Amino acid sequence: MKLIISLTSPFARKARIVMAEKRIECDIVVDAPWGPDTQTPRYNPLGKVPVLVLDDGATLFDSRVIVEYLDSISPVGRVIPDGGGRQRIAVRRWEALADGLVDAAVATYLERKRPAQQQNPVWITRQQTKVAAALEALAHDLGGKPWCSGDVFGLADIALGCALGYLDLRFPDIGWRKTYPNLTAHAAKLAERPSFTDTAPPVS
Ligand code: GSF
Repeated sequence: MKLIISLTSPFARKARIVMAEKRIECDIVVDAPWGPDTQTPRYNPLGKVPVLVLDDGATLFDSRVIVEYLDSISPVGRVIPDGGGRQRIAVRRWEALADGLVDAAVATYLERKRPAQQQNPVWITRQQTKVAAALEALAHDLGGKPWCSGDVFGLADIALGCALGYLDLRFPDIGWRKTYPNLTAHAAKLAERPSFTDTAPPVS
């Protein structure tokens, strides 16, 4: 099994953290999906990382599908509650919100990389509003709880940690730590886990 990633992708980081927490062995292949020599479209027609390539050649994407598959192949360190019901859906909602924050942040980052006269300020403001509203909702939903969903560490915490890590990487000016002490404490707690430290994006 091999996982195609970029070192800065928060979605790829989510899959890598799930693998580490579940002690799943996997080859890691680093690709640059935006580069001219990218291999990613051979495995994912959408040209996005992460992609999980199984031993029989089957390919899995996107990160939500990958983490669900990883959780299904080993009972070790379950990150999504077993069985059906509200707890499972609550975790997937956390993931959707955290991933949605990242989608809006990535859209802002890419728009700002365009030449200044081609940038659309209305579009940027729309995306920034989503990031701010998502942060507010995540902080509200976490409240004073020790973990995001249920009483154990899981995918909700992983997705939140990856989203906050991406803001630190690309938008250090947002200053979410000043506004949300509970997210700050949660990020610090997550940062103690080897799965998080081993996958931290490189500082450029
Ligand atoms: C998002 C993957 C994605 O945007 C998932 O896997 O959960 N919903 C998908 N990957 C980006 C890199 S990053 O921003 O994480 C990517 O590969 N972009 C290349 C492109 O051509 O869009």
